[in-house]
Amino acid sequence: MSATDTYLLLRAFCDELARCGMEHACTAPGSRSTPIVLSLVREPRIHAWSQIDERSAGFFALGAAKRSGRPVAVTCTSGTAAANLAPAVIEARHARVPLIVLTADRPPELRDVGAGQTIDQLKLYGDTVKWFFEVGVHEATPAALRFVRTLACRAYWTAAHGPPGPVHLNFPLREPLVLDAPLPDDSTGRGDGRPYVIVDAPIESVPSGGRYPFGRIVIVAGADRDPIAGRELAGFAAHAGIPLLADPLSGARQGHAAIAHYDLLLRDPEFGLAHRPELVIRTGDLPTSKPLRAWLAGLDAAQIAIDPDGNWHDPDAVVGTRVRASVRALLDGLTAGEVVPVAPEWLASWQAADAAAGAALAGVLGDELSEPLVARSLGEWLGARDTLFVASSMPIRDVELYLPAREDGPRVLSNRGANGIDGTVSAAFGAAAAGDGPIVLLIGDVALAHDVGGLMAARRLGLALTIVLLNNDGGGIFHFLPVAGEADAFEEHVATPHGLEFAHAAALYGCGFERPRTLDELRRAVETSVADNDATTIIEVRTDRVENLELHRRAADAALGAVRQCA
Ligand SMILES: Cc1ncc(C[n+]2csc(CCOP(=O)(O)OP(=O)(O)O)c2C)c(N)n1
Ligand SMILES: [Mg+2]
Repeated sequence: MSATDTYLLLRAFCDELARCGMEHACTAPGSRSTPIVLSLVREPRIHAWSQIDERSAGFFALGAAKRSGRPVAVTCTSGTAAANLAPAVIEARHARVPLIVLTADRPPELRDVGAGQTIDQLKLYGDTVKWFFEVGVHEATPAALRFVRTLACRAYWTAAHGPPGPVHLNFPLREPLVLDAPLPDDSTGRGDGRPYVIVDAPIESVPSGGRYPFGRIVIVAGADRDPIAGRELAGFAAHAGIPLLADPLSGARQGHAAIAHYDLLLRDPEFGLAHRPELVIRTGDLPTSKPLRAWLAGLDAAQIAIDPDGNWHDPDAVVGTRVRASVRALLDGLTAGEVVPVAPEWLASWQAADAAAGAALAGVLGDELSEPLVARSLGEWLGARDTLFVASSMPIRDVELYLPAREDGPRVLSNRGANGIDGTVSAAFGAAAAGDGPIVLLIGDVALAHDVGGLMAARRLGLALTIVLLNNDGGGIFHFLPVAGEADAFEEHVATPHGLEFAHAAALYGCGFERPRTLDELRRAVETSVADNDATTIIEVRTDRVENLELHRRAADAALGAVRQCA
């Protein structure tokens, strides 16, 4: 087997990925992976982005796939390099993101004999991937070329559909690893640039002619991978008069039926009791909100979960019916004109409470810079062209709690598959690489410190990102938990203050840095950065963890008071 064989096969492999629709890939440096890296780089339809750290590479590819909805490949060399992709692979599995992992490996004769940088990479990610395949070593015969073309298509379509997720192909590669002669032509591809194998998305068989549901119904809309579905769902809920408790990740927090402050409303047991529905329709992933989850768990209403992949999101075991369909297909199947009007008081009562809670919150937040106010303001300032990428911990909770319902608001993305704070900067850069329109990342200081190396993409890849950093010098979220009372260990081992001066990180990685002191200054800094397509800026808002806890409590108390008053 020669380098020509290796490169002929890999060129066919990458050709098929591109024919299937791949537009982005991410590489990390190494020797053994050279043939894979060069083949991706030399495939003109695929933009190959380079990352130094494999953990960042994995998350970068994840972010690109999440935003574009298309499979993205990530490749790395053998050994611990491949292990560093594991967090992104896990997130991809749980968040249903199509990721194609291409690891380089030693050929069989160099395994388990003390050869350098060699570990057991077979099924390295276990059951986390949808499919693992050991590619083997082949001469580039016509039969082998057809085999790798099929393999690429199978990897692509397996990652793309039913449900989307990660796949792993392990490539044993023999030296020599670079070519010493031009590659001959290969005519094994199909005519017209078609993929060698097309696997259609499963056709949805949704009963048509269904009726609009009616009665005391609520819709709980969680994260959906389809950016259009949320808007359609909001339109349906508004038309049918059904309160829509919409996580911002659903894209459905819009329209006049959207109830933005469900988390606060449902903290009031009386409100929860008075607003018990007869039917709950749940779409997408289950939202994070604890009061919402607790309320759903305690209802005796019928609960229907709608999900195209039949995802089983029901930690409290209360769902009685599962419908395996996308929201859009279901809505298409409904017969318009068959609307049975619901008593208008049902929605009106939710709306009144929502408005009262919103006004009370606004009163408490005022215009002094704080974590909740930053989250809410971004939701008000950013438009439909913008994407708000939100880190785990308090940023995603604040966004769920405070983002206003709004037409033409930003698309909201987050790594909520496994709720990690890792790889967030890299994932946001990946999202920036794979679409048009600005990306704003809302992130805490610990999450930024965790993936500070991800900032390298600003300098090396020339990508633009607006990073709004909520710096409360530690994990502010832990103040909301009982562990905050364990004084002997809390600060050092749980909250983990670090005193990092992020301006230095900005300087190291060639990013701009701003520290606005007022809401107006923040708005100007965000608008300036968003308008600049060439630069990454860190906009730091300094806050205090204890004051943040108190502010959240005051805001929630005020909202609850207002809800009770309007009951
Ligand atoms: C990879 C990973 N490690 C640890 C955790 C546990 N964890 C959850 S939130 C958090 C602190 C995050 O702090 P920061 O990003 O500053 O946000 P804040 O809580 O201050 O809003 C940690 C360590 C996690 N979710 N993921
Ligand atoms: Mg913090």
